Amino acid sequence: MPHLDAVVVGAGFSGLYMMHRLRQRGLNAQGFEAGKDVGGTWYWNRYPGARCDSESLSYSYSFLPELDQAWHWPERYSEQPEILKYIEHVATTQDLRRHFRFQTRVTTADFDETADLWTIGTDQGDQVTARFLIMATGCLSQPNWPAIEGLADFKGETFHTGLWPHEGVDFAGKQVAVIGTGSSAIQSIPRIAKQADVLFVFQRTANHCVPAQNHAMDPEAERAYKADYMAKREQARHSFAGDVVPELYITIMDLSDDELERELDRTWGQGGFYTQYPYTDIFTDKRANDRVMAYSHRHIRSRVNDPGVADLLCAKDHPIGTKRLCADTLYFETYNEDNVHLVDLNDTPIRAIREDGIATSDRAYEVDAIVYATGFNAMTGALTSVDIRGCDGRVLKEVWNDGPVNYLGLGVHGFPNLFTVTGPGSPSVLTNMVSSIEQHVEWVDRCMTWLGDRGATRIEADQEAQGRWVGYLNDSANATIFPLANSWYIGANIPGKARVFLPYVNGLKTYRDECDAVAEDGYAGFAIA
Ligand code: N01
Repeated sequence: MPHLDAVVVGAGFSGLYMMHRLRQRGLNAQGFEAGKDVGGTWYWNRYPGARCDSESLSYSYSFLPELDQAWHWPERYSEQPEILKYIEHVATTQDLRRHFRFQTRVTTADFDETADLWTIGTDQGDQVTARFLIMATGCLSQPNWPAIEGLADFKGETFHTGLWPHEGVDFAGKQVAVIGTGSSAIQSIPRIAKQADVLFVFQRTANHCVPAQNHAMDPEAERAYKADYMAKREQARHSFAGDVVPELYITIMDLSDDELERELDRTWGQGGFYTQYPYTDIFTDKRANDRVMAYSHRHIRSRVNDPGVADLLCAKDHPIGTKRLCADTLYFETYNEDNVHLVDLNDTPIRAIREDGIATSDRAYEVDAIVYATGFNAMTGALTSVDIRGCDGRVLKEVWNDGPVNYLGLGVHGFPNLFTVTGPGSPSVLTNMVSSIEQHVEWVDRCMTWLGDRGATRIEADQEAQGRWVGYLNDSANATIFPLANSWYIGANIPGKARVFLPYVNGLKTYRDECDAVAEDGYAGFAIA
């Protein structure tokens, strides 16, 4: 059984950077990745229109500044193939692929308390032991297939946006159904509608959605960003959102109606998350949020010809931004096309999938293809799908039954030498993911170095420190209006999942300071042996 210093699970942005750091320190680390190649999220999510709504100039590693100077992103928010090309380039130039075993899924991990070692098993029959197990498995990587009766009976083509075929899909001449109206649907629907003969969109909950305002990369913006690159990256590292964006400075409730209209015209003109960044009270005062929501609804109604359809597309059941905000390009205008039909599942719920299509309470929809844009078992799914067993036979999935208890979003009591990169309890999905990944990887690397320097073989979150951290996470979330929404942030999209707010809400800067303080205090809150 090969013995390793560390096993890294996943070869996306986080796994690749983790491997790079470990190998630079001369450690013997082995990576495992279920996909055929690197890329993680950007390897799997190849649906038409897939792109990131962090701006491309800042959605890349900061540890390769020369590459960022040379790299050209074609659009403000570049598409998936461009992001994947960047990750592949990094893997090639940093020679990272040879440390990963691809098409290999980690299935088991058992901690041996006498030796302080993990034994890790894969679906290909590998068995390795490692001092550290680093789960770089992503926050949105376990696709959610809805529990709809008859799903397997459908005789046409079935797709999930998070598992899109590499060869692409041609919907020309076809009748297509899309189930779901989250970010993946909102990006793919305009593209699918252009190809398909007929497109039925099955909507259970309308999502708040703002214009992306994507465009070809502005050469002047690119030049200015690159000229001031180091300062901008430093600013991002120590910002709330992990990005170079406006920090909170405007209080909505201080503005008159006219002032607010002008202000929102301005941020809607910037697009995407710029519609939320500047506002101090949008997530803490429902009245402020309601005013922004009313503006957003007016904007949507101005883009959709049929007032009834427009009304259905206006999200009303949750405050704006409390489910992940979607950024669109021509999403609402797509419903003005004759071949696109919105099916309101609140009015007519899906009863079953049939051999030839979808049956709702009032009619049957015959289709050639069904696209499930039904999201992911977010933040915990990829971790609990591995049979991880810690001290005294504890099983992570069971320990997390009532919610993912953890310390700093990095460690779990009872599971020594296990690190979760951007795990639950960390800012991750509420920030620029790459900034948060870099912070975690660097913290884990520093911690492992510190342990190695002292000859320590074991680090484990204290139960008490973990309890305090979980309390702090919940109190922080409850001071906002995020918990009002039935979102994947709170586990509401997965039947039976504990209702616990999963990400850390106080922003990357505060979180980084807290993690650094723990490290400087000799890893306070962790037991070291
Ligand atoms: O998934 P989602 P997603 N019957 O969970 C519906 C990131 N991302 O893949 O709201 C009918 O948001 C569900 O309805 P409801 C981003 O963080 C980023 O779109 O549960 N419908 C919902 O409409 C994002 O938030 C980018 O009532 C069912 C949809 O499926 C996250 O990934 C792009 C159903 C799922 O929406 C996930 O986004 C894409 C059922 N049984 C994704 N079950 C960018 O950076 C579920 N639904 C731009």
